[in-house]
Amino acid sequence: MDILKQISENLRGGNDKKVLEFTKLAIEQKIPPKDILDDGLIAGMDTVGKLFKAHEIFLPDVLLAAKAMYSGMDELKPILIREGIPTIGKVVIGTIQGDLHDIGKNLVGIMLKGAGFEVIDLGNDVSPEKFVERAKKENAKVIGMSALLTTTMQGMRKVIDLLNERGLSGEIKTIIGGAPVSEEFAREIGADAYGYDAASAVDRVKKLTREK
Ligand code: B1M
Repeated sequence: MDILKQISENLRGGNDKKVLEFTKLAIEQKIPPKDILDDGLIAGMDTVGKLFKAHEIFLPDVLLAAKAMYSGMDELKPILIREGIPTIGKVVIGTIQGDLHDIGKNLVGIMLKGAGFEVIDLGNDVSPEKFVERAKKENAKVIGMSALLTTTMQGMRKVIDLLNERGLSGEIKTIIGGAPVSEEFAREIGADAYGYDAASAVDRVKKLTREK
């Protein structure tokens, strides 16, 4: 079985030690980090999502898979960041209130750092006030919000409304992302941009910071 398949299958099985071992091997064999991420780690997590939805695996299995995902991501992180250039602007990121999913948000943070942004990561379950107050305090150019649940995605609108209420929407731009949100939803709630994945989030944030 090829290495990337080994990574995705072991991630699906929640075997963090094997995921780490094969991620290291893939790096040693000079497989491009983006391929290790997309075709190994993310591919494995996609399968986990499908099996969970079909009730073929359960929450503890998903938690183990998330742990395995982090064991691979931690190994890849320095490589993804390595080509970073000095900071080109500050971005405050976080997962929206009520939502504990942070794998995608962390990936976006890693890629933004790699692109030279200073990233202030507020973690998960972040309230609208916390997003806005921290961005203002840090003089951040962009707030990046992630949501993985259809029940929490509406919280993104609250952040944008709060920015408007405080007269900050010209100064601080917003980008949203995560599986249940879309370009259309971004338009609907007045977000400045939508990122389909971590790489497109970086392109969009670059564009937003150039626009200022
Ligand atoms: Co949860 N979960 N989960 N879960 N979980 C989903 C999201 C779900 C789709 C699974 C399913 O049913 N198929 C479903 C949501 C259904 C819905 O809302 N329609 C679900 C559910 C229901 C739940 C619970 C409610 C389960 C329960 O308790 N009964 C619960 C909620 C807890 C809470 O948040 N309050 C829950 C819990 C968990 C775990 C804690 C066990 C774990 C999270 C661990 C962690 O994050 N530390 C977990 C996981 C791992 C998943 C799945 C399997 C994988 C998510 C993931 O990490 N994907 C997920 C199914 C799935 O998505 N396939 C599922 C990999 C990651 C790299 O992708 O996060 O999409 P993603 O990020 C992408 C893009 O979306 C984008 O870039 C990333 C890289 O490409 N992106 C951005 C993300 N944020 C961005 C921000 C940007 C730009 C792009 O700009 C700022």
